[in-house]
Amino acid sequence: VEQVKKKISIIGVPMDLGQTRRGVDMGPSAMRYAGVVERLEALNFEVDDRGDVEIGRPNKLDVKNDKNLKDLNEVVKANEILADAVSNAVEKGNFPLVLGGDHSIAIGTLAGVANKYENLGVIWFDAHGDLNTGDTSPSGNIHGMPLAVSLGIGDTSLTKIGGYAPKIKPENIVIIGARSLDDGEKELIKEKGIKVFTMHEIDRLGMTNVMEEAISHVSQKTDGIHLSLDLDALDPIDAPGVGTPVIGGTTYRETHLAMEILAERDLITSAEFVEVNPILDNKNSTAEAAVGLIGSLFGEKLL
Ligand code: 4U7
Ligand code: MN
Ligand code: MN
Ligand code: MN
Repeated sequence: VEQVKKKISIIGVPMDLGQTRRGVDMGPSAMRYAGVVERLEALNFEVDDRGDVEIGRPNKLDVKNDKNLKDLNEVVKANEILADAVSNAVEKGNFPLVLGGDHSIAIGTLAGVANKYENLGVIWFDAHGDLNTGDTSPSGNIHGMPLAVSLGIGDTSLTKIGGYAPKIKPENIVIIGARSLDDGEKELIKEKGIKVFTMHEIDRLGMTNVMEEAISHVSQKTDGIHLSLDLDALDPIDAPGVGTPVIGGTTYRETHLAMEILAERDLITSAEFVEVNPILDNKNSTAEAAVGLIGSLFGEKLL
């Protein structure tokens, strides 16, 4: 019997206003150039590339408002559009694959997915916690806030995107690869009991055990699991083209192993790959790494 393959809707989000280094808006192009569509088609998926979400241009870049939320209006607008696009894909029964863009777009992706699930799980690969609010953020960059926003914490203009809040519950989240957490984020992690596998746990347990523990944690009560992969989870040696690199990350192979384990378990119902910045990259190697990881997530095997 031939297995029915999922249809994948690709949605590009050339967002660079959630942080201050230009160039991450070219991430979706770079991943398309690295062959994401062909890679998935080679795995026999039907791929519907929906093109890119339109991003507005602010009058002045990097103006901090009194809320410490840079370019808030444009970030809100783009995420509302993204939430609709993702929600349409889910309604059609397609697997939404979102290509960023900076990580502020996770706000819209989760808004579009979470209304279809009672209990959405989230696996968040990142060097960072992305658990800041305007009150705790050292930068005012919204790409450092999407996980807090999705928990319903932060400015209501962000938390109410998609028309409801919160999108997710703290007990249904795991963060993997963390090595740069701000004080406010550490407090929130403790207060909410969020499960974090820092680089320390990855070193100690190995990626296989981390993934087993992460999956068992996040699949307890959930009816769907979103994967949000910030390329800065990887070591800058393997993924130099990111806006906020942090030394000491996961290797290319470890990250593949994580994707391969997720593919074997077949639990992921939506995914996004973010923070690819071709301007800071070395010959598109970060986009190529991202597309390789996408291949593994969708079941590509080495032999
Ligand atoms: B990313 C930072 F202070 N925490 O809030 C902040 F270190 O989506 C970085 O994970 C945020 O790349 C990084 O500005 C956001 C900083
Ligand atoms: Mn990050
Ligand atoms: Mn991030
Ligand atoms: Mn980053």
